[in-house]
Amino acid sequence: MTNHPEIVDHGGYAGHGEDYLLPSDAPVQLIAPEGAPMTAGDYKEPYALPDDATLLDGYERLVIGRRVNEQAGALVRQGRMAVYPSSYGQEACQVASDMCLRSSDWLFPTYRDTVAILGRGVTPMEAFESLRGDWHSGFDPHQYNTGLPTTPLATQLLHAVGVAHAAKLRGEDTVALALCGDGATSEGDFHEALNFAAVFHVPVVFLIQNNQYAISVPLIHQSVAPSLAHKAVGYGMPGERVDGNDLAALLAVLGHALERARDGGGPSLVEAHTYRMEAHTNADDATRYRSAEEVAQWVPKDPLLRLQKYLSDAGLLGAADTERFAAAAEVVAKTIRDGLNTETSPDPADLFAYVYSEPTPQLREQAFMLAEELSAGQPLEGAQS
Ligand SMILES: Cc1ncc(C[n+]2csc(CCOP(=O)(O)OP(=O)(O)O)c2C)c(N)n1
Repeated sequence: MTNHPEIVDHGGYAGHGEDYLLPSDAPVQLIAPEGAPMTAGDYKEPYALPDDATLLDGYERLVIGRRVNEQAGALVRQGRMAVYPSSYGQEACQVASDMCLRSSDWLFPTYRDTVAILGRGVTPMEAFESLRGDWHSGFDPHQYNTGLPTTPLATQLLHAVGVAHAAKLRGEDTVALALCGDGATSEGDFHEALNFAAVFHVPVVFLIQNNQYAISVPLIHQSVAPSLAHKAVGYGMPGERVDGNDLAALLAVLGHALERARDGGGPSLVEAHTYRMEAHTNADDATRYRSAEEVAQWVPKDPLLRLQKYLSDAGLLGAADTERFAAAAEVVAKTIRDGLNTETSPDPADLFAYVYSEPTPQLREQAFMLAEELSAGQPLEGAQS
């Protein structure tokens, strides 16, 4: 029993019993890697295949997402962008996140979730500005109800809990969806976010995109839990696991978790099984810690090809659709290309301008030193000649 109005005694999780917190015995799959619809699996919820129009919409988003990854990779190689954490092969998790959220909900992405950020309506150049290194964030989170892509691992989970908690206190039906990687589950912030969310019954869903690696650290060196979804049980929230390369399954599982949160059912944790097909970023050499054979095993599980096969076999994807989606993707790619091929001349003083509303003495001193060096025409310390 509790006197705190926000703390709910679920009495065995709202009458479901403890098993309700456990994930399904296997990751939820509604479309097999070869593109065939699956017969009903023995999952903890009756997950259903989304309707045709939803899947076609999802497919178009996957085509655009893939093109964004390809274009960004090319621009990084051309030196037009400082860094790009590719989500090639993982796009379905981000596309499903966008499709399951309302515009009034909040998304809290990581550095690898550019595709999801674009899907929230952020313009390509706003999304790519910070990756190019010429502006601090690129977009206003409040304009798109989308947090900035966070590089400090797992911090965004706490931001999501805070926003969702505030919405609950205001009596709004807003929910928050927070994305993170498998590596981020080892952070203290992950624990704090899930614990607070469960105790205060906050309308938030945590989606772990388990792409098997935290840079060079494989999952087996990260956690020996039965699955990352099982971690939910310890916090007292339901966990679920899903094939992260099956857009249909992601839509069903995430949709269910978000609607439960919206209906006052509290937080939950979803683990999506996927794979990081490319290096961690362009600064990483993935061949140093994983074999080509391992990567090759994931090629046939590609989320885009899987849905393409399903839709084609069902007679839902015609040549005109394919052409239209490719053209839409090309428009986005061209916008990114044109934007990043335009020279900018960022003011070096901006480095210090937006850190604190009142700059600290140290920042003031550093800004002064930089200004002096620049006005004397000296190369910056550490700059290559
Ligand atoms: C708090 C913190 N510690 C360490 C790092 C360095 N770091 C950047 S990415 C990364 C791996 C993260 O892996 P994961 O959470 O699985 O996400 P992925 O990159 O695979 O999407 C690490 C350790 C960081 N950014 N923040």
